[in-house]
Amino acid sequence: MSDHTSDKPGLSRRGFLGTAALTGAAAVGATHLTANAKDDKKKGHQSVEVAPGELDEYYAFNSGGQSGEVRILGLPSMRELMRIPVFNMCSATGWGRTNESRKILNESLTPETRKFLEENHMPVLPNGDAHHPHMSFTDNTYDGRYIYINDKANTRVARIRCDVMKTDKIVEIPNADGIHGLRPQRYPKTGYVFCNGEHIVPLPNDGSVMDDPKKNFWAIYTAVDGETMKVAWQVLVDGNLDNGDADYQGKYSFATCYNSEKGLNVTEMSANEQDWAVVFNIKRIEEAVKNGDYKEMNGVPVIDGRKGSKYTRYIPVPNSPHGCNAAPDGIHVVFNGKLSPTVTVIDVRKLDDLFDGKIKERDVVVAEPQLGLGPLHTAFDGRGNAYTTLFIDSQMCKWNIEKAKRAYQGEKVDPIVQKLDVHYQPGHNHTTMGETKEADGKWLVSLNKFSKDRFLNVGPLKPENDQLIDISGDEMKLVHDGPSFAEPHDMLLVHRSKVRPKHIWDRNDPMWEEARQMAAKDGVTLESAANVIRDGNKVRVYMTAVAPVFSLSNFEVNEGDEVTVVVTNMERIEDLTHGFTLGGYGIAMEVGPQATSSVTFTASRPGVHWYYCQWFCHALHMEMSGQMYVKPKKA
Ligand code: RUQ
Ligand code: CUA
Repeated sequence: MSDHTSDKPGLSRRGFLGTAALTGAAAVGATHLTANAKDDKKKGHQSVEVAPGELDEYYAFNSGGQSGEVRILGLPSMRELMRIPVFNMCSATGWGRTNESRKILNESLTPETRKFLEENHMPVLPNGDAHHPHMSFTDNTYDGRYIYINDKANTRVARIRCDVMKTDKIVEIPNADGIHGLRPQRYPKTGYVFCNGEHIVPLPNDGSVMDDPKKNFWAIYTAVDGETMKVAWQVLVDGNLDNGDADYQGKYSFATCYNSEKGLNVTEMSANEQDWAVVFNIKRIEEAVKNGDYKEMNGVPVIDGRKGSKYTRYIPVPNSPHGCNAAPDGIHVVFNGKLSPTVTVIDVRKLDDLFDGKIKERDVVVAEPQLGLGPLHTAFDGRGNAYTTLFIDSQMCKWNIEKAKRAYQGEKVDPIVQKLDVHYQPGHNHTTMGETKEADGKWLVSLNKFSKDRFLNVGPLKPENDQLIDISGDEMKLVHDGPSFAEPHDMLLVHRSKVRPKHIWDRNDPMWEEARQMAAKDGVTLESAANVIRDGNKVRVYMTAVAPVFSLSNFEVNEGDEVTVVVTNMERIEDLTHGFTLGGYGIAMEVGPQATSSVTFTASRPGVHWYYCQWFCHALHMEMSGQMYVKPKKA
């Protein structure tokens, strides 16, 4: 999976289709700047223009919020390149319907959730609320292996394989309620994926206790092993956990914690003037797991990290902090005030002393600049500057970390460099490579929650507005408005040199291992299959897809049979995806070049049902079809 060997086939799809229009294809792979871009460079600005056929310099991975997916964009063009279904169901790819996707969606659910799905006749959980996509790290920079993302709605964490850009693992986190903040360990590598359980709930949350939240409700902090996707350990915490981050040393991780009041409504939750930034001592926690200083709950070691424990420290920070961002200098971590106009900056080099009791919690704070109203998230340019979104002011605030530290020492210096209006109400922001030691300070995206009047009116539900800002010069410069559908919370901006996806699937890919084993038992070779195997009232139908034909132009089953259709795409040509749509049966699946996809259903509708390829593949694509005959039960 981490092998990045290119398997780019020699033929382009255009060549295969036999058209002479090669002009566009000739430019693919070119990386030179356009004439315009060169002119712009001379003026000290970067070009936002990526000419037709040219490739972007950065991959952007946007979370899909309550749409449950992840989207790939190119930056700086902001062109949307692909969508990766994760927690959602997808009509185009069959995610949530195919056997392969259902296995991934369901294999790590808790027994309670399984029971719930069964009782509600749901094959999979149909939704997710995906906020925070983050790539795996090696030595404090992106390594191109995986992207991890949280599901706040159904308390899950998913992993996307970056070699094929498909989700390969989803795990439901026990004991917690609503995974919100998520960050992978940066150093030495990922490692752990740290996941914040947001909502305080009784433990166990099975109805045996439901009152007195101050005494009985807790939030849970989880470390998932990023390789096995199993929960390594959990920590019991006071108050709701919001966002999180990890350090650059592999020693500590952090989470903002609002609702220190342990309230259950807005008034109660925002009553205190101060809440916390919680610091987790990874080494001490690992020792606790080794020494048995934990309680096992639902098969997971849960360590007591409540206030006063030796595993955590609770740094008081102003009212209901939200974003939590470690700077690429490896030293500073910024906690964003939200209800306070300030951000709080700590120095991680002081944390050893804090845990050893040599200094007090607030002694690790080195700056607390007042930036404006509603600071939510902060990004960095690698040149000592930070960029904080001001939700209420609808602005991006650029400020200097060193100056903020000097001001905190009492010096008369203004840390604010520039404020730029954004449109409107920014939540997250992200800079190119900004959460790695390779932060390059070129681009900043402001993910604005409202677009209001910025685009043609599309009815009461409006898009969000992701704005691209050039930060390569001394001044921030707004260069592009990017409308987007519900609701990119966060984004990851990765230089393209870090990401090397395959061009076609590898036949040995583990994705369809179950279909492979099933075929082997049936004595069928997937790569040349045209078989209908009957096994009692189970029928397994194997076929290949090579433009413009399925190897089976029809098959027959009996009403009530459990039918599994397995389709293997034998094309070796890039971008030659086939599909299998079966009319009246709610089935459509993507079958990529050299991939196998399968789906199981009950043939409960007698009659003739056409199946067809729904991904345009050939001049005779319309004719790429066949029929399933379902013989009715005798009355
Ligand atoms: S959160 S808008 Cu879910 Cu990342 Cu701050
Ligand atoms: Cu195969 Cu369309």
